[in-house]
Amino acid sequence: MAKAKILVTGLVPDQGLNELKQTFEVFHEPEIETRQWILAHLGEYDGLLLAGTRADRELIDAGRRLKIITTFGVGFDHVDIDYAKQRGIIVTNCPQSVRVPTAELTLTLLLATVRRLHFYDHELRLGNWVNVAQPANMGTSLQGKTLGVYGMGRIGATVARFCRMLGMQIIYNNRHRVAPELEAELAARYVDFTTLVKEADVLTLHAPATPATTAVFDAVAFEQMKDSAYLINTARGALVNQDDLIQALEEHQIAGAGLDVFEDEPVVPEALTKLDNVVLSPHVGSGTMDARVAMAHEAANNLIACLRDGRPVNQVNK
Ligand code: 8YV
Repeated sequence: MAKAKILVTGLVPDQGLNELKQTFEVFHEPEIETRQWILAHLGEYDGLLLAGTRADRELIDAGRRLKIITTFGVGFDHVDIDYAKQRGIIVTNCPQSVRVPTAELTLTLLLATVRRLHFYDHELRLGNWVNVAQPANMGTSLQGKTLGVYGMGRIGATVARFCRMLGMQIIYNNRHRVAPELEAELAARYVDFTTLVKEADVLTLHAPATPATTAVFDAVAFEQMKDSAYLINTARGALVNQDDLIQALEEHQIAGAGLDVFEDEPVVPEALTKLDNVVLSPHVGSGTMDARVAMAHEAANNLIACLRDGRPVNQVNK
């Protein structure tokens, strides 16, 4: 029987694709795979490992014999999963491999933001030894403070675990309450959205971008937050109304923000870059070689489980 054909798009590390290459006929030449190239050639492939472009209707229609699309990451807001389902195409994602790296980046941003690392670093490079005896130059301690987790999935729970070690109390809001064992482990209290926003000293976002989560952090939410509170977003820019956030930061309605994701990536509004109470990074939650290789393995395993074994795993459009 002829081997199934797999197209791997984008910069996926080859180290994670060995088993995939042994199992299927794999094409992976990121330098020639422009969107136009993908649209012209996708019709020859049974499986797609998707990175660097959107699987919208146009792309899905081009995949005339496609049986499976796997994302290269946990998020799938760049895939029209309902249309794929209508076309009989299985969509899978990579929830395991991004969990710890994204939680690490969240903790990095959180600490850098509340301890004002960017401000101190910037001033030192300008030759200014900032005097932290001045209250205006001080950071915020985390011990005893409340972490508000919006979206208590794998990443949210891992961040909460890290923050418990820092002595923080955990409250969370989620589509549904999590298992009692997890609540007990994290000593986490389930609260409604308004309570989450009002009580958190640090609000960290870990929900997917869906119609229900779009711009839920808006002027009303920022108004309700403590003026000493911080917002950390390593999930999706769509969760936040970015103009409202900029206004809240400029008017010191909240103390600061750590942002890895933006409304219209790769565009970062100039107003954000001017604020010294904001730490910015260019969507690097999974930006380590270890994480990218693990993601390639997980995505490859999704393709193998479906096309070789006939038992799809990590399916998001059942
Ligand atoms: C990915 C991400 O690295 O997993 C996700 O959903 O946002 C990132 O960790 C990014 O999507 C690149 O594929």
